[in-house]
Amino acid sequence: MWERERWMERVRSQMPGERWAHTEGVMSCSVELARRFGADPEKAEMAALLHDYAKYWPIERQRAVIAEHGLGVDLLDYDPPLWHAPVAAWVAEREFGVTDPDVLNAIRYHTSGRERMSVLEKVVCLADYIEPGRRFPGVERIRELALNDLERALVAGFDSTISFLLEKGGTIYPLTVMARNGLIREIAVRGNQSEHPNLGNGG
Ligand code: DGI
Ligand code: FE
Ligand code: FE
Repeated sequence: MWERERWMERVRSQMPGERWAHTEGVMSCSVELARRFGADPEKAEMAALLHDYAKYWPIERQRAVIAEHGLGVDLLDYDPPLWHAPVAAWVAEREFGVTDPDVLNAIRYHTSGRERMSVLEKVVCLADYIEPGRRFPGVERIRELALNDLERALVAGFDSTISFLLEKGGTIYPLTVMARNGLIREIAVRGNQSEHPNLGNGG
């Protein structure tokens, strides 16, 4: 079902060269992070390939897909740069025939994040921040954290987005705040478990 080379051509035709280079960067970075943190590398690569599929669709077309198919209409009250993610998940399912819910969710939540993200969702979201072509203040620190701490690296990623949005006086989509809070709680629980190994899962 996954015709890698043909799918790559289809995705490439949807976007300018620099966005395709970004997509390839997210693919290789997602595979690497999946191996490091225990997600399925093939699913990570597939989600990464499709994650920005709808990025260059006219904004009204993105809005129409979200409205017509009920893909979280609350999104339409927030910034249009959030919209391409659920639209890409919809295309992945309808036009590419992707059925794996974890792959679809990794695409759907790659921009906003959400509470209780799966490892695959975290991997793709983080790869989107740190693929080799990305340059923004703080990216080096996120890359360093990504060497051994998936959750802390992703918190740093969301922090940079939230700071950027605060700086420009914009709105923040609630799921992004909930994603960050959720990761901080996960990190705290992890810390408590290692301080009390008898209560942990033995790991
Ligand atoms: O599509 P990419 O450029 O590769 O990256 P992305 O899908 O993470 O899009 C990020 C853009 O979305 C970034 O410029 C910030 C913008 N954005 C606007 N409002 C929000 C938001 N991002 C998040 N996470 N939450 C928001 O509320
Ligand atoms: Fe994106
Ligand atoms: Fe992206």
